[in-house]
Amino acid sequence: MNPAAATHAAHRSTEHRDQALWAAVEAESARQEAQLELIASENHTSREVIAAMGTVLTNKYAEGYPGKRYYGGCEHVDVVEDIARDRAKQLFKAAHANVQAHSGTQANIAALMALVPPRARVLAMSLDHGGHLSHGHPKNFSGVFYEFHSYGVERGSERLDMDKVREQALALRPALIMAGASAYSRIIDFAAFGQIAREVGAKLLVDQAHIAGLVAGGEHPSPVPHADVVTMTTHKTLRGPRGGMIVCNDEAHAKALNSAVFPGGQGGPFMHVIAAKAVALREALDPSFAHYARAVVANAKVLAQTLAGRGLRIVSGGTDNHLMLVDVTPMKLTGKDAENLLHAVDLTCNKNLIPYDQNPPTKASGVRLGTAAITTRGLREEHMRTLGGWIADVLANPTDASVAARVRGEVGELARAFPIYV
Ligand code: DSN
Repeated sequence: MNPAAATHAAHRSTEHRDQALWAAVEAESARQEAQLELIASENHTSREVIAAMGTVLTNKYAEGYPGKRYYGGCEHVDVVEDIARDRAKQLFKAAHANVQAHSGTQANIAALMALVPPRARVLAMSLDHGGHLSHGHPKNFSGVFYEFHSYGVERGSERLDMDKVREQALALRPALIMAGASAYSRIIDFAAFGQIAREVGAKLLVDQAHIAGLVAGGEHPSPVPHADVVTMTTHKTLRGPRGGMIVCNDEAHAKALNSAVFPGGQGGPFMHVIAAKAVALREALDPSFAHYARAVVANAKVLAQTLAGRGLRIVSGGTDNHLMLVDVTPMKLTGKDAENLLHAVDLTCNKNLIPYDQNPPTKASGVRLGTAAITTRGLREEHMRTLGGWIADVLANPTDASVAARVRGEVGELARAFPIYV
């Protein structure tokens, strides 16, 4: 039986015993098929990635690393983890890889533990300007256990100004600089970050979670030659299972990272997820993935241009990657309103702060839109013009039920024409 068929058979037999649970899984599957996914941090994995996660590997305890485990019977999962590590090293051109981190935040916990002592001074991108919770939010482990300071984008350009970041680093003398974002649509100059870190005697940690697939596909410069450590998630543009991963070039960092992941922050690795990471990494090494990454970026550019042409303001004036921040205040809406209006027509996205936002995060003035998932299901630039038109129609006519009904019908037709898994 092939892996996908085996997984399907497993689902069927389980369905009979736990109907409410499997009904919810089926409903989620139907939702994903019917709606167009614009959440910039989501994607649709291949069936083979899903099949790998539904295997008996979930039964195995494998604390430690290949060849040095604390449990017997690890000979086969050792092979799985070695395949995943080798592919990660090849894909990101790095000497070392750790594929055990359960999530991006846990990868960042490990990287911080490996690179600097508790309470060390760290300079990272402000969450309000597109950073991430694990880059110093006061309630996150990072903000609790380290002394975080933040840099942000400039008021006018809404972009990072590397001269300003350098000035801040020179004044602050942090032990660690973090680069990487969850809502920044421009190329990040990792070479400049590397120079600044060296100048001030800091380590450089890059969290490439959002752009990992673009780096893999050659659409964003790689941070690996410039950073001490690079963390990422595997489920965003990289299109793998939900999880984290770390790469680096320095042998001493690699040793410290391995011990910071296990036993530092985690116990047993999720071997079924590591198998799925290996599948996704093979897919990303295939030349077709570079075409995918190119299409993601091209789609984002056209979507941003279309929305701007219809009176919405794109933060920083456009995008170089897979996402854009759309300021919806020209339509007299909050981000929360826009998220709800779009959800009602089966376009899923999230409200998001824009730089120097006047609204609180629970309302926000913008929405974040991404093209990774809709590109996976086959949408191309001509569809982005249509999609941008629908978004603008809905946001410009928030109380017109006939506009919403028309757009919802058209979204459904397009989604049916580009199925994800059938
Ligand atoms: N929550 C993720 C995002 O949506 O960008 C970041 O981890």
